[in-house]
Amino acid sequence: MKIFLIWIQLVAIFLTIAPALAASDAHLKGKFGPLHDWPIIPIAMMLMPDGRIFAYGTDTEGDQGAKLHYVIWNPLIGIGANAFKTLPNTTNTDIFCGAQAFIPGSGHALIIGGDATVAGERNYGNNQVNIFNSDVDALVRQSKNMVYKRWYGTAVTLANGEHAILGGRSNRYWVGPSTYSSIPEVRAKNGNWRSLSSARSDIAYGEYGGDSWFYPRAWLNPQGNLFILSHNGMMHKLNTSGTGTLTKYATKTSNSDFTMPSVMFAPGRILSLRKNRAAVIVNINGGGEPVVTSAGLLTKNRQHSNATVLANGQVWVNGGSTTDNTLAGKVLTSELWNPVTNKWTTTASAATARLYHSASILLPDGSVLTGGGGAEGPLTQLNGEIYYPPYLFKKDGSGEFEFRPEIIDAPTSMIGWAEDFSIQADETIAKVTLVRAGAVTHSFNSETRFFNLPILRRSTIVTVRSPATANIAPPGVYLLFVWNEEGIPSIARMIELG
Ligand SMILES: [Cu+2]
Repeated sequence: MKIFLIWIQLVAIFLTIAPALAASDAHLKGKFGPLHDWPIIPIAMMLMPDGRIFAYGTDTEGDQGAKLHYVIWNPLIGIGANAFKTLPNTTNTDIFCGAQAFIPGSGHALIIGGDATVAGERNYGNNQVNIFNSDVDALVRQSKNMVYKRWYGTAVTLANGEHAILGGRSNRYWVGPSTYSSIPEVRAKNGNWRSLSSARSDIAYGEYGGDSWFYPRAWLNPQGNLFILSHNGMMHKLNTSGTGTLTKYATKTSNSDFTMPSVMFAPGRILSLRKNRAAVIVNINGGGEPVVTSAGLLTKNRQHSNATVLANGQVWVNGGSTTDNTLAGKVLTSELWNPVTNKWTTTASAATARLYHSASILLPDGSVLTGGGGAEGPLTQLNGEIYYPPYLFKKDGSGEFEFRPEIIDAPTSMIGWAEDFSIQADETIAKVTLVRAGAVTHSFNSETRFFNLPILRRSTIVTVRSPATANIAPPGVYLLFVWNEEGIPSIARMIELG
């Protein structure tokens, strides 16, 4: 009788717990944290070497313009107002819709161009250069301007630590032939500018190519040239030496537009969202013509979505709308692409729409900050939501966070390329991954790239080899994650390649 009563009690306890256990699919779909306020719309986000986010884009009312303020968010403090610092922009440059990249060595943010107001009218370009120094939280105007004004340009960190900048507009739409900045430039480490005057193109980064001036999708390729994937599917190679040489590839992929993200998810391999829900992989490893293969279909056409390479090399796409920058077709669900299976999975739903001027960025704890949207658009999104991917959760359906391995020892000084280094953790390390710190705006993270660093044998101390060359892994700061045998990542250590 006593045993029977205990059995009844156990059944009762199980019935109470079971619905709770089954209630969460966070280990399969991930989960969004609470919607939280931001002091500005974070149109542009960059992960600084100390793990904080530098963001800019609007004033504190959410109106267009970054001449007044920029914001620093410290994820370690949380999502309350005390985690944000709103600082005055004293440079007299409106960095709204500028180009951004990291400066190798310091990890500081290079912000190039942005907006200008001429005779009371916005949306002209400027040619000014600013550097955000995260050691002292200061945005500092540089003395050497670009030759060309650029609004919506792209900056690419080169293997030698210089930066190439391409695209953007000089003037408002209707001003005439000088509207587009179709000659790229290279910024030397000393701040001097060199025009790539032989590589002028209205197709690769100008008026045509599907508005290819609009944040050109460009990456350093494994051969050390820039690979440029135009919104309309055309492809070019830009050799940045001397006055520049631009070569058009015969290969073309399907049409897209400037609202769709593309991201380098593995060395020399880019996942690109195209029109009609399609995704493709563009492989630029061969050195010859790029090779395009299908990456299947998403559930929705996601204009103004963001694609983020997660700590495990999967690509997570969130936000967007099937109806451009309007709420009618807003997509709250997110989707996760697995490069091993080449399959998409529908993941968690956000609380609110992320449309034009929204952004997403991987954080050192393996979660993703999503935020912004608006200026202009139907919502003024002075807010963000953090997405926690499936790998952070216990697999029992409890929806609880899993205990994480911890890195005890990793390099604190700069590492070279093809260099062996050791990592120690508090439990057996089953996998090591490396993700370049991100810089994202307008559905394009121009800095991020992912590496799997093979280990010979599982142990608490493993030796891995850094990426082979600076073309494959440009100099700068990377997030180093170790994974335990249950597939749970550590919080990343920031390491520097150089
Ligand atoms: Cu913009």
